[in-house]
Amino acid sequence: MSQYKIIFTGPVGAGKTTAIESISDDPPVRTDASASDMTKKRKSETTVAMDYGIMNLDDGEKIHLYGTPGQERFDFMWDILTVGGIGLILLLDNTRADPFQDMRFFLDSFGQFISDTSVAIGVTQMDLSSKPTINDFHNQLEALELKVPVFAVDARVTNDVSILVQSLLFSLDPGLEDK
Ligand SMILES: Nc1nc2c(ncn2[C@@H]2O[C@H](COP(=O)(O)OP(=O)(O)OP(=O)(O)O)[C@@H](O)[C@H]2O)c(=O)[nH]1
Ligand SMILES: [Mg+2]
Repeated sequence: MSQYKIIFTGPVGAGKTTAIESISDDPPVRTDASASDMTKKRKSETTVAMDYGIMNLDDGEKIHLYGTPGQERFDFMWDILTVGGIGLILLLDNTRADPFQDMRFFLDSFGQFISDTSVAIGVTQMDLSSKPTINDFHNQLEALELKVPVFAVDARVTNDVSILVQSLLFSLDPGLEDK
């Protein structure tokens, strides 16, 4: 039986904890603490160490899911959590001030890991803010000379997150079956 590890990252509130909760087959482990310093009204908790969940694939393979904290003051966890990982899911919150800047920042912060493995991007909160569009993200990535899959994702919707994870797995190993 093969075991794989993928990592979810992205800015505060992008939906990393929610996404792992949506697709984990076992109850996920989360390390959220109340975030009194957070300006965002939508949520009162933030991840301080990591999220952990697991997906059991049809053929007995297991995908371990790790979520990073979004806050940069916990960025020491980012390198720790990528060890042994096979790919990165980058979630971006389309309601933030500059989603392209967030994208560049995280692609750069995880640059070494991405060049060793693979990345797929999910843009959340598109129901609240429809711009930039997925096409705009494609154009940005093209300008950066990067070929990365990008999907509109609602982190609360299992199927959305599942498609994103499958696109990452498929880009790594076309033999990995879906759930
Ligand atoms: N309207 C809307 N809400 C969403 C969507 N995706 C996620 N959310 C909500 O956005 C919030 C995301 O919160 P978390 O999952 O804690 O975000 P996080 O990325 O883990 O944040 P940190 O741990 O603080 O870095 C939750 O309240 C979700 O229900 C979406 O596509 N649309
Ligand atoms: Mg979180």
